[in-house]
Amino acid sequence: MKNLRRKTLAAASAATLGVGLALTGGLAPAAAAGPDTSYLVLAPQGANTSKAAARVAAAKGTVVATYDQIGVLVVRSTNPDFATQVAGAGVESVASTAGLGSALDEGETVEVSAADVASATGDPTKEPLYGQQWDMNMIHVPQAHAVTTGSSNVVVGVLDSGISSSHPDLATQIAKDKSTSCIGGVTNTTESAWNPTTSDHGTHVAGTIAAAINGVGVTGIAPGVKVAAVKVVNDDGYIFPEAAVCGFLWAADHGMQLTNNSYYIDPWELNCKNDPRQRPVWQAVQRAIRYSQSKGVLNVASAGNSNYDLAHKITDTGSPNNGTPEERENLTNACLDLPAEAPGVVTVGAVGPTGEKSYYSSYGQGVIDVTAPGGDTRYRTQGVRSTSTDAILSTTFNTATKTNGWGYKQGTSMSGPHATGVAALALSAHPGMTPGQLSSFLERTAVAKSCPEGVYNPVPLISATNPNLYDATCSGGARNGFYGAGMVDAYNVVQ
Ligand SMILES: [Ca+2]
Ligand SMILES: [Ca+2]
Repeated sequence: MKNLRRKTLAAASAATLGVGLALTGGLAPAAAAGPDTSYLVLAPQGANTSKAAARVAAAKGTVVATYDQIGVLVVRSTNPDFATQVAGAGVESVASTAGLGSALDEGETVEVSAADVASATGDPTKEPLYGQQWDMNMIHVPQAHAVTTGSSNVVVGVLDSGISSSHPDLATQIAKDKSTSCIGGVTNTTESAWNPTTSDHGTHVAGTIAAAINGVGVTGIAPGVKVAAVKVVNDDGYIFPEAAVCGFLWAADHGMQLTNNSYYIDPWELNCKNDPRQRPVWQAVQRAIRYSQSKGVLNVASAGNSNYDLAHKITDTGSPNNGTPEERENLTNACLDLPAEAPGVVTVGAVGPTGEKSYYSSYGQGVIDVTAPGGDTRYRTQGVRSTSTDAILSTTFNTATKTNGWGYKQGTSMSGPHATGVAALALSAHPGMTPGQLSSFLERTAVAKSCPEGVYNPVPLISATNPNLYDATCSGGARNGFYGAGMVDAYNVVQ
């Protein structure tokens, strides 16, 4: 998966930058128009953006969004020399975001047939498909619901690919007045703009957090809370930094106490340390995350699906003949995996139905904060073949047929919303916690799980030809690299 992302990310455009050209007095003669390109223009930290905006205009750029809260402008320009011409007093840095979109790790959806939905039998919550929600029992959701299903004062921002507002399990659960698209870094609150178009990922995530207890389909972890769609994934399946900036600020300024971020943007894969052009982009995202925290938002993020030790990042040198892993150097904070590695963000790994680390889940001591069910179809608990029912069942929206339904997905994209849902229950039972208090509480109430002995080689194997493909080594004690502080627990947080 890393390699895939590397390929998609590697298409960074250098043509629009004009790096190294000195800015002389006065504007250059009118140049031929280049492609319409997005930029993030950063004013000095703490300064407002008015001086920067004036420079943008002079450099033939159009400000499409002003984020004065963090001193960032989202700009579009066809001026090939925009980046050099905009530099000057009031502008700390500028960078094109072309090529810096990260592909959403969408995951396969296995839909439950309409016949199976209709014939499903009820269970403790009276939800027809509840019997297949093994994940809910694992984190003690039924016991928690005996205390509370959550408070409608809690609104969770789902920064993702949109939420189907016509879904029978979600229609009553969405805070429509707080939902928006952030595609292009610009808000658009039209309902159609924040509904899914090419991806059901966000609809699945939203159902895990808050699907209704209504006698239909499934239950979410916190059906009493509200979710807000904050669409940051474009129709090509990419998250661009300007959309993430927009999403964090929107959530912060619209009274959300939590955001779920089942995606990751990964500048380090691009050797950010060698590419000063990228730094302003990641600085803008980090300013946005910090701002949201200052406004009382706890951000929850997925660890990623690369079975990657995030505490000991290695990469090959990029040379085809040299695959020798190289320990990463001390990177600046501008080059972290975001949002997962940003300070203050709750980073979530994944486990399957046995409670062991999912084969794909990235890990790392000091990086993973908690774990939660994300599914592991490799376990084959129900027969000799890999089975989708060992993934996570939630709400779906088939973008080809435009129909709502239910289905299975697996990934840390699915475990993240379990932690978010538990955090939403915690805030419902104990209102007023700061983000720091809430993340500590989540960890303190998590059920600790020790490292497996030796090298963890999950079996049955996925690849017969490469039996060590999913080897991983866990380090740490009660708090460790596979499980962090442990499995989130819905019952413990409502006590
Ligand atoms: Ca339901
Ligand atoms: Ca963290």
